[in-house]
Amino acid sequence: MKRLSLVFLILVAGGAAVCAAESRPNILLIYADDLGYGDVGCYGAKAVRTPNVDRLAKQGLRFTSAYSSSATCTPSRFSLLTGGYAFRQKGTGILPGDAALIIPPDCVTLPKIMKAAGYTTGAVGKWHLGLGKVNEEVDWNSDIKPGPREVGFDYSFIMAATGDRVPCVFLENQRVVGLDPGDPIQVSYEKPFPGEPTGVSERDVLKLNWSHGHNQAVINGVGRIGYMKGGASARWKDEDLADTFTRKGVEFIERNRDRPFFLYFATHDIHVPRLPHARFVGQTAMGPRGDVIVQFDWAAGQLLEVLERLQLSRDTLVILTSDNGPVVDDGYQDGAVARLGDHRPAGPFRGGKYSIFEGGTRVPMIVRWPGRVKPGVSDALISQVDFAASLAALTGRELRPGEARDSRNVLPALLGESSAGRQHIVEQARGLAVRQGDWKYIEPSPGPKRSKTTHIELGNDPAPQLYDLARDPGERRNLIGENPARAEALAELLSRVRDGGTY
Ligand code: NG6
Ligand code: CA
Repeated sequence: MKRLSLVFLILVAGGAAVCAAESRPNILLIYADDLGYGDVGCYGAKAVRTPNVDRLAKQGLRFTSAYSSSATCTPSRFSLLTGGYAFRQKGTGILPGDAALIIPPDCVTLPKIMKAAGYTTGAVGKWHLGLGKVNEEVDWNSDIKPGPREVGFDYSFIMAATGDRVPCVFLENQRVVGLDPGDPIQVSYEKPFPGEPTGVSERDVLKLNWSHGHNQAVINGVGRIGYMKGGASARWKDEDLADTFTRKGVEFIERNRDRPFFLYFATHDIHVPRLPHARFVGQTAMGPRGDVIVQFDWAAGQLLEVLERLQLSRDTLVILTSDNGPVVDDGYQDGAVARLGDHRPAGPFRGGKYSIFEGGTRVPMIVRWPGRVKPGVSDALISQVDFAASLAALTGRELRPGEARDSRNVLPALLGESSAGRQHIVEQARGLAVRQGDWKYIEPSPGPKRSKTTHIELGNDPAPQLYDLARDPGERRNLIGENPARAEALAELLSRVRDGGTY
């Protein structure tokens, strides 16, 4: 009898453990920077090999209509982490490296949702959401807060902004790593520090010359945005960024192997400056832009490998996606334009980073959860703003009204159980667009049609635009003349979403 009940107990306990693992898988979010829809093999790239990303796609679900919420980094990340469209909050455009934290500390966020569900949360890599209090200058030599911890990350190892913005140092939790107190860091986005080299004074000897902007501080032989002085022992080497972030990501997984974890792994690749580690140099015929795609693929592969080594693959939901579309010349003379060849970074789509055309926000997205998500391809409409509500649903956390307000629970679509995602999504660049079904309406927007520096077609037009993405994914035929009623209905929908009531 005793024995029987023991067996019974073991069975029940075992069953509970299985249930827990099923509803609380680890979550690994691999978030690339500026990786375009056409930049990886499984989305059609031929000029660069991405075996790890491709394998992930083969084992998982590959989305064809997944979107970042914006065509640049800061607003996309803001949306992903808060579940709210960035256009609702002023000051969520591309931030300087000394900006204050733009996510209010009392805001419910994706990592906070995960924490409430019992997860240990970590952010490794690019931050670019500001640090410190509004109207207070950041002191880079003491504890820096609020930051990732106040947003909901138990652990963080980050760069403050972007690879091309100062300060070029890592922060682990609240502190700059490797700082010598005798050589304090000073940062200014206003004026140069007298006597410090700049991208103008040193232009002849730079390791990587700039094409536009990027001519202020010189760090590691590369011109940056913003001025910086001091902190010599803490400065990163661009060639080691991928290795360092990958090691920190792997260590986070190793440390948390025995409990549910959520890791937001946001790479610097494939953003500028593109300075791959020596072992990736020359891996493609496309020059540094191709080589850093290989480096990104390697980093993704390392994280997948640690899951495999620790036998966590089946208990881990992996999402791989990008913060915005691709750009070829983003301000450095790295040969990307000349060596592009036939490669189409945005795949079949028009425009790229910064653009309201599909190239700005239609991004690669792969979801893998072995044993749970059936491998395949999904056309479901999904925005990264939906991760908050969907992962809340996965882990059983109920959202209260007003929390993650633009986020929709598209979990069935994410897991491949349904082909229906969102009803509609808003895309953001300089102006806004809305996609509903296959139709896309772009509101009139002032501003240049094509960027003079990146040469990207931005899609701005003083006249409204309407496209049928099913027949015309490249957004070539503006159908507004033939379909004024449809355009009007979409314009109305967009203003309902923008006005922010229930929609
Ligand atoms: C632009 C930078 C570009 C990049 C971008 C932000 C110049 C001339 N261009 O202002 O290089 O840093 O900001 O990219 O400075 S993002 O992916 O982080 O949004
Ligand atoms: Ca980006």
